[in-house]
This record gives sequence, structure tokens and C-alpha cells, in this order.
Amino acid sequence: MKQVSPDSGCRVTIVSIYNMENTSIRYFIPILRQAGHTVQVVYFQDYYVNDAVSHTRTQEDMFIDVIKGFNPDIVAFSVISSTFFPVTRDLTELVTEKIGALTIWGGVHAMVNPDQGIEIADCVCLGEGEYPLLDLANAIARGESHDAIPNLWVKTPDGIRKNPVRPMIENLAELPLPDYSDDNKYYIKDKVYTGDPFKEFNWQYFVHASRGCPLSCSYCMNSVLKPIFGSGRLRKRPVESVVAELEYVRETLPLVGSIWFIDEAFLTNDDWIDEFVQLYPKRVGLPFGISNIPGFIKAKHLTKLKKAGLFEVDMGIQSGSQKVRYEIFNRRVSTEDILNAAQAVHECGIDLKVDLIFDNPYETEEDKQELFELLMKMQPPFEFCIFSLTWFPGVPLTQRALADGIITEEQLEDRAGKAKEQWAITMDFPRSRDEQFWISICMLTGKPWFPRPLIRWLSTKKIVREKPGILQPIIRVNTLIRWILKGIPVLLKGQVPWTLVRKRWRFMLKAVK
Ligand code: B12
Ligand code: SF4
Repeated sequence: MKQVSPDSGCRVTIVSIYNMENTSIRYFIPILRQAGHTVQVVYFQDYYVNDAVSHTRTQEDMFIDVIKGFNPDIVAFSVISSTFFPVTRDLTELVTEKIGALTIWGGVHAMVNPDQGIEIADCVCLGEGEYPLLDLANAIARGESHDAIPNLWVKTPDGIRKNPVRPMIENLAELPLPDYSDDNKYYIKDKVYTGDPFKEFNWQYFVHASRGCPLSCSYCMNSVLKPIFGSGRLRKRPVESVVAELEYVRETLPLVGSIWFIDEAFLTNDDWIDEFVQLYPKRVGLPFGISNIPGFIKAKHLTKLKKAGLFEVDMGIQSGSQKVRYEIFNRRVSTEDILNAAQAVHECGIDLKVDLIFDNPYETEEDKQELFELLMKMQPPFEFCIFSLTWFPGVPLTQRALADGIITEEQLEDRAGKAKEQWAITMDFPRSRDEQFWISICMLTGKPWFPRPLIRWLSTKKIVREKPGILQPIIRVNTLIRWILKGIPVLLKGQVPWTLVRKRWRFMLKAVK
């Protein structure tokens, strides 16, 4: 291991794997720099949906060359998803072999399976990473031991030391503004690009107005993360802090034309909303969307938010069967909540997108029929985000499926990497004819121009059941029309959707093929 001279700042390389959006590491940069450390950031490849391209030997060489040139003391990997565990493992091993810097892993997958991570990296961070990483950099810079830093699992000569997790950051406003400058940033793709890649490729900015979620759905990481973070993981950010970040985004990222609040649930109280709708339009003024849980969507909030620029609400239905939602997904969202929320969004004249999960072996034909009936009760138009159930290691649903013998260890996402090519559902992926039928027929329900009696009639036809592919041309034409309709306003506003097309073309092609 390299020796660091005491009292000088330390040199930290932060690596983001297939994820140029990576929000969390952009908060790490100013925290480390303000403490006198020198930071390099390397974005290794990118991935949006279903379009991950395997990395090459040449890219590994470029990665090592870029890091070697910086000569870091610490190389910190952000392991957001299990899908990219193998590539993170390979790159970490390369860093250990060729650079010899201390390696640390943090992020969702690192937390889910720290035993696996600590076999590969020197340290693994559980919980929020801002202060543990700072403590580690400080300790290395001062030549002190880092063995006892809270949140860290550390390899020591006496074995693995598992330190307790510190309390969560209660006041999220104490975090600095994230860093989207070009300073010492690299993006490795077909060649090495310099500068923050987000600037060139993204026209929608993801922001959190809170951290945490009130639910613990059995397929979702929150069910695993909550016990690590402790109860009460849900924290709201003050409006001022959110608006200040978005003002900075407007100044720094000229391509950004809309904001998406990616909070697990855009939970709000009347006071927060009132302050937000005062400040946001004056100081940010970009159209924005929110993700939310049906039971928390209220018409009185939507009306105010729409005036402030809310154009779309994304809400999770996941399964049409309340029994599946409650008993399989541990998701206490009633059918009534879903219908009421959809109605409220529709009445407020806001676009609605609903999330569904297919490829769920615990769902029966009756459950899928229930989904169809539920969607038929909702007023179109609405769009879909349709996901393929993914077996994330450690979540309760995966444990249950393993115990029930429905899946094998090979299907766990850190081995299977299914999300690389099938996160959002596309029809070229192998699945049963019945599943294809239900996906196709459900997708028709959101189109206002498609007569409901015709959808119902189609749903009863044997030929459609046997050859669900015959519905595909209709669905694809609709997808194309939707993209054209969404693209034209963006063009007219002077924003360039080409950047978006460049980022998402593989997925777009697949979806209309
Ligand atoms: C927004 C989001 C995205 C965005 C942007 C990601 C981002 N911001 O980095 C996009 C759309 C790009 C995305 C993509 C994907 N995502 Co996503 N995403 C999320 C979501 C909803 C929020 C992530 C976030 O910003 N959290 C807020 C920040 C502050 O928290 P954080 O990222 O966890 O970081 C903290 C700690 O983890 C830690 N930390 C993180 N990195 C590091 C590094 C070091 C060195 C240290 C010390 C600490 C540390 O400190 C941070 C700050 O406290 C999460 C849900 C969730 N609960 O996390 C899913 C989630 C992370 N995504 C998930 C998945 C599966 C994916 C995709 C595979 C699928 C897809 N959408 O196509 C890809 C994979 C991307 C990749 N390369 O790994 C899963 C991962 C589950 C798993 N075990 O694999 C999650 C958990 C959702 C779920 N279903 O449970 N995602
Ligand atoms: S509501 Fe969404 S973010 Fe929260 S636990 Fe369920 S799936 Fe996860």
C-alpha cells in the first residue's frame, strides 16, 4: 500500500460505474475538496435502460491510465446496483493490482452484501457515505488508523472490523451544493472524455427533496436499507436547500430543460408545498415531474404544484391485485387509493405515468385479469413504465423465491445482470405467451383514441391470446407518436433532444422494433 505524507490533503478518485447521473458522489466532491483533499472523478461507461454494453479490455486500460496519472491514495467505488457488481469487482481488482491505492465501496449493492464487498475492496461503507468517506480521507492524510471509522467495514491484520453505523444526516440542508464542474472529471466510453459528462448528455435533472420511503416493498432495496439506516429513514429537505440546488443547476447545466423529483415518495405537507410554490417558479421555473405513492397523491397539492410547473406524476401500481400488493409485495396500497390518485391527477390536467411489474411468478391469471380491469377503470390518457421483476439479492421477495425453489442463486441480479438488457420490458425478451398477452393488452388501455369496447373485445379473442404479437404494431406506432409529440415541444422551446436521442437510442430502437 502507498504511503501518504502526513498533514497534506489526500488524493481521492471516485468511480461511478455505468452511471453518469450518480447523484450521491456529486455531494462527496465538495465535502472532500473543502477539507483540503484533491478529487478526481471517473465515470466508467453509462447505461440508461436496457442498453448496457459490456466493457472492453481497451476501456480497462484507459481506466487504469487515467487513474494512474492522478496517483490516488484512495479509490472509492459507488456501487449503486447489483447489476454492475461484476464490472466493479473487476475494476477494483485492477486498481489493487496496478495502482495499489486503498479501495472502498459504498452504495446500495455494497450495503446489501458487505461480506461480498469486503472480500474485494479494503473497506465497505454502510449507510450514508458523505462523512465516512471524509473521515477516511482525513485519517489517511494524517497518517492515522482508519480501522474504527463509524459506518466502515475495514480489512485489518486481525480480520474484518465491522464498525457501527452513525446516525443519519438529520438536516439535509447541511450538505453542500452538488458539483457539476468539469474539474478533474473523466468519462470513459469509446475514448476518454474530459469534464462532467452529465452536461452534454442530459436534459432532465434528477433531484431529491427528501431521503427515504414510508413503505418497505418486498422487491425493493428500501426493505433492506431501513434496518441499516435505522428507523425513521425518511427526511425532508428544506425548500430553500432544494431551490438553491436547482438554481445552481440552471446556471451550470444549460441543456437541462426539466426537473424530476426522484424522491421515493414526493411526500409533502401543506406548509412545504406553500413555500415551494412560492419559491420554485421565481427562482427555477422549469417544468417538473414527481414520483409518488398513490395513497399520498392529493388533489389540493396537485392543483398548487401544477401552477408551479408540475407536468407529470409517476405512480406505482406494480400489481393490479390488491392481494399480491399486500401479501407478496408487502405494499399497503389499496385499489381504491390507486383509482382515487389516478382520478385526481387526471382532473388536474397533469400527465400520468404508472409503473407496473410483470414477469412475477407469484401472479396468477386472475391477478393479471384484475390489473386489466383496474386499468380499464382509469381514465385515459396515461403512459406506462413496465418493469420486469428483478431478483435483487437480499430483498425479502428474493429470499422467499429462493426458499420456495422458484429461483436459483444463479438468477440473483449480481450474477444474472438481467437489468442490463431487460429492466423496462421490451417484447424481444423471452417470456411466456400469456405474459406477452397481458403486457400487450394492458398497454392499450392508456390510449384515449383506442375505444375501450374494442380493447375488451380484443382481450377475449382466442387469436390475440395465441398470437399477442399482432398487437405490437399498434403499440409501436403509439410509442413513435408519443415520442414525436413529446419531441416537438422540446424542439420548439429551443432545447436539443438530440442529446437525449444519443443517450437513449438503443432503448428507443428496441422499443419500436
Ligand atoms: C434515482 C435512481 C436511479 C437514477 C440515477 C441514479 C443515481 N442517482 O445514482 C437512474 C435512473 C440513472 C438509475 C439507474 C439504475 N438504477 Co436506480 N435508483 C435510483 C433511486 C430511486 C435513488 C438513488 C439515489 O439517488 N439515492 C439518493 C442517494 C443520496 O443515495 P445513494 O445513491 O444510495 O447514495 C448514498 C449511499 O448509498 C452512499 N454511497 C453511494 N455511493 C457511494 C460510494 C462510496 C465510496 C461511499 C463511501 C458511499 C456511497 O452514500 C450516498 C449518500 O449518502 C434508487 C432507490 C434507492 N433507494 O436508492 C434506485 C436504485 C439504486 N436503482 C436500482 C436499479 C436496479 C437501477 C438500474 C439497474 C435500473 C435502471 N433504472 O435502469 C440502473 C443502474 C444504474 C447503475 N449504473 O448502477 C436499484 C438497485 C437495486 C440493486 N440492488 O441493484 C435501486 C435501489 C431501486 C430498487 N429497485 O430497489 N437509478
Ligand atoms: S414505495 Fe417505492 S421506493 Fe418505497 S419501498 Fe416501495 S418500491 Fe421502494
